[in-house]
Amino acid sequence: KQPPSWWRDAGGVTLYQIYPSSFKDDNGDGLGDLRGIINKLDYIKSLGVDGIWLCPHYKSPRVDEGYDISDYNGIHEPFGTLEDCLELIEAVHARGMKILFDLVINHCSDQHEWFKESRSSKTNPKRDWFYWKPPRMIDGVRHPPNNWRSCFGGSVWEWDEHTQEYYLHYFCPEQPDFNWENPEVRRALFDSAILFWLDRGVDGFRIDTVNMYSKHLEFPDAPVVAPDTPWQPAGQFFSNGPRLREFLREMRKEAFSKYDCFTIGECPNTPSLEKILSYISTDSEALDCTIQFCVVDLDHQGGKYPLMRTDWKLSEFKRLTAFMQQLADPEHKAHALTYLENHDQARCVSRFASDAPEHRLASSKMLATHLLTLSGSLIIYEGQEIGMINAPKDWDIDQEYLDVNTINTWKEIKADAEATNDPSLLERGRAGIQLTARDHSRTPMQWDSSEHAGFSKDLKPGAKPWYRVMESYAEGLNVAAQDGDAKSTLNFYRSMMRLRKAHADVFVTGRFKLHDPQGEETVVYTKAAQDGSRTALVALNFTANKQPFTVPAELEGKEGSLLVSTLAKDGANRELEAYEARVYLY
Ligand code: TEU
Repeated sequence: KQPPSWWRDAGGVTLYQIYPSSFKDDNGDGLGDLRGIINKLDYIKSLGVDGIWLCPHYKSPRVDEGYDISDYNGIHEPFGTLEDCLELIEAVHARGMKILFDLVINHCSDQHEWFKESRSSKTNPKRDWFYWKPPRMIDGVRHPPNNWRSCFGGSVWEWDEHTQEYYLHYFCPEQPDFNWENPEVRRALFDSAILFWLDRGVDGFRIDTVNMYSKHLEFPDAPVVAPDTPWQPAGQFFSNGPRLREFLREMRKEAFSKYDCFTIGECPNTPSLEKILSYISTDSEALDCTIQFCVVDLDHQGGKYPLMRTDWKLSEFKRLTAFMQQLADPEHKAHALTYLENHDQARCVSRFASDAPEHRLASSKMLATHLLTLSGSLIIYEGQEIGMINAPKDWDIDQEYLDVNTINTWKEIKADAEATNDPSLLERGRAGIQLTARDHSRTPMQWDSSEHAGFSKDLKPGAKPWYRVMESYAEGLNVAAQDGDAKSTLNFYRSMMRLRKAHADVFVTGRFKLHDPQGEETVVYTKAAQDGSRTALVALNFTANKQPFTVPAELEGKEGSLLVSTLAKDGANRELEAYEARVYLY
């Protein structure tokens, strides 16, 4: 028996994810801020969501946009003050919503005092708070301890001249990994990064790269898959180390369990159901649910150039969706969480449907119907609710793309294309970045049709929005234009949220069953209430052509009513229009 909880008792909650730099700039410096968020809370409430997940707003040099924290108890100055942050928590609660912070404690910034101390000398008491290793000498030449490629390119080991050793970083060199083996480190992190905020009213955490805490301490070389570079993809070694479960259980016991707190752990490189359940089944006493990558990884390959696009199949999309939805089935004693977009993912309309002007609206509503009829908890990323799309193809990658991962990958692709005299590599690289780079979801939120999409008003002299604003704001992709339009994507999200709550027995907690696993054109599934009393049938057309769909045999002959139709009025018609979505209730 689980203790009462704000998120579990409802069978799942829907969170709105905010990327603070790009949400709303209140003070006119071109960067979003906490005041901007506070001023938009009524808007967020109007979506019908249960709470928000705020991406990192902590003190940080922002080499990786705040995932490099230099003080867990401080606020990034341009965003506001600690008082503003406490006001935000209170203002969210005053509206009956909850707030989750981002918890980034696999690594910190190289500017964190702890790391500065650690790197100051080999005998500093905090030396062992990070991973320091002597070089591997080959023929008298210094090499890093192994061949692992960091997530953002180059070696995971950075040489430190001062103490003549390497330190470990799975991401940027400015993001050193903590040594979780050291109990002092764990205690310090629980106190400063978790309990400090729970004591101040935060309702839970989205936990960054939570399955990377426990390292494979022998640091073995990864198999060589990219022979032309010294650094090999090593995702399988980064994740799910031997002591992970022990660390997660300790973190729950020592920190999370003191409060009614929702924990969502981001788990890259974890495809097995058994592994996932070992972290999130209620018996595991570790996390509440995970962020998985299987669906959003479909259209780009891993390996040397992680942004390179690859063909994907709708049948795979369906198989993986079904795989994730089973986590909501009561026998697994776990919790499912689904998203189609976040700050690391490009816009779902552009990736999984069509952002062509004539198909955008239908596509965004079709994907909304899909997401909002799935069981468990959901995340809606800022801008998704108005159907924001990827940056146009004529944006110059060198000028407009700012993400460190894009910049590093693009540099590598350009260098390799030149070295191998292969211009097609350049073309494929560009196409990949245009489809899947993290930049696409990081441009300013499109509020209205005024200059800068209303993101920054009254800009200070010399200031401009920190990212180029997408031109699509002038094409109806903005909040103000959609607010007053009953047929807009925005109002569709709102009405789907109402339906989701009104029929929670089928949509939030119903049993998902996929009905056309093989087809590459449509997605057809049912959601059956656990008591068997009602079933919803969801039919989605993922193509630009009309497509027939079949009512599953178990529902044939039964009386179903049309609950949602994004295009056709005639529920009896067994043909879906381009990118149409329909939901029937039986
Ligand atoms: O991401 C972890 C992660 O492994 C990926 O989503 C990663 O960003 C992607 O593979 C790069 O192509 C988390 C955060 O969500 C991300 O923004 C941070 O950059 C990263 O951790 C480091 O903290």
